[in-house]
Amino acid sequence: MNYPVNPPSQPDLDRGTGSMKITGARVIVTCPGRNFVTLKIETDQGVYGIGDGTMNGREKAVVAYLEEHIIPLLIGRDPRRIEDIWQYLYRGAYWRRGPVTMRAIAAVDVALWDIKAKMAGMPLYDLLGGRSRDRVMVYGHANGSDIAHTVDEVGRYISEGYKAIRAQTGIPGLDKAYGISKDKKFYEPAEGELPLETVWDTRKYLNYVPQLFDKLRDTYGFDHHLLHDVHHRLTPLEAAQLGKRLEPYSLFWMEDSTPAENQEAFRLIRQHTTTPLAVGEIFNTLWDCKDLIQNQLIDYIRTTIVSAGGLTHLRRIADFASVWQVRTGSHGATDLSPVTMGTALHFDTWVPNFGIQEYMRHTPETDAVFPHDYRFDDGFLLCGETPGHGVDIDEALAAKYPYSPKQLPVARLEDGTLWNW
Ligand code: EZ4
Ligand code: CO
Repeated sequence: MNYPVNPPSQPDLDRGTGSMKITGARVIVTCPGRNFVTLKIETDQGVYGIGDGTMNGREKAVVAYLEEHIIPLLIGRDPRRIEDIWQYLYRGAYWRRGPVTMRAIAAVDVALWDIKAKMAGMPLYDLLGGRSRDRVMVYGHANGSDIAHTVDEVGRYISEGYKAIRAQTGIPGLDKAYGISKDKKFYEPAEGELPLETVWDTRKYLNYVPQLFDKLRDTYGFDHHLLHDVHHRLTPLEAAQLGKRLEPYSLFWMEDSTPAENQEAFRLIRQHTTTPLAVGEIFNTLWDCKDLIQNQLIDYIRTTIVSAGGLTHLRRIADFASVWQVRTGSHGATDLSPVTMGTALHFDTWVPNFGIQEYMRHTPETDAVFPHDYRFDDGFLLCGETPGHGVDIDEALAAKYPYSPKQLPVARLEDGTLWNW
């Protein structure tokens, strides 16, 4: 065999049938209530694609990564070569993984899948392999200032048709607990230019939260799925204790019970409780959850399209997870733009090992900036049939909402020590 000693440094950009090229790419930043970073990729065929690169509270880092380091690499490339472009941006950067890099790659990847599905005249789920289900079960966020209030809020979600509800409660003696808002419908924190300071006390929390689920099951029975987000606050042993105490209430999952950097921590939690475990909204690659999955230490993997390098990588994580019966539970708070929500719904419609999809409604202003064809019906979301992922951006309207710096809160213990928010 004769191998070329000096292969051409530039790959042939047109190895497909006929030629197609990326002619332009632009980042659009808009703040219709909260900040979103959107990438629009244009082609010489007139077809364009839309991708989301939003990172709540650190938006401009992704904007710079895209504008300075990625867009110049895209121009002239064949947009149909999604896998090669993904590998080029991931391996080619040398600096792998991380929330900024993987969101920038996700924005490109989703825009390219959008283009490919539009060219094929197919809704994205069809291109992925077709439907595994008719509709996507979602869970909504119920939260109240105390148990009585949260129980009422869960009732409101049940009356709106939700089959699954995440319940978070304020804790007596603790100011501004995680998940508790003034604005019941659209809440997702990111407020002033400096982070809001909240106070945390594990003892008060561990005493109070099991009482919430006791009251919820007492009031509404066991027909609905109930979920709870601990938001990284506990040690592994405390998480194990909470999981055990919640067992009688048969939760769908206990989420993010410890800071997720330490995958080994879940071994301890797992040894002590049968409450299902979910983690991963801050994970960016398969490498962040490989041990958790292959050791069967979790039940649901929560990373999603925008966080983990787009569809190309998320489907790889999902396939890997399916081997160990770990199911998907994609993050879907309002800081993930409608572009990510729409794409996630196509993914959810296809992926065989689907678990559940988080869903928080965006504001009417956000919905108007991002016209989309997905819709809520009786506790489920349905993706549309428009070719592509079904979400667009109204650029003229987007321009009316300029970027506005906002920060996620922080948490401190009562003695002032900085804790995990
Ligand atoms: O804190 O999306 O399950 N949802 C969550 C969210 C996250 C935000 C971070 O930007 O934990 O509330
Ligand atoms: Co969460």
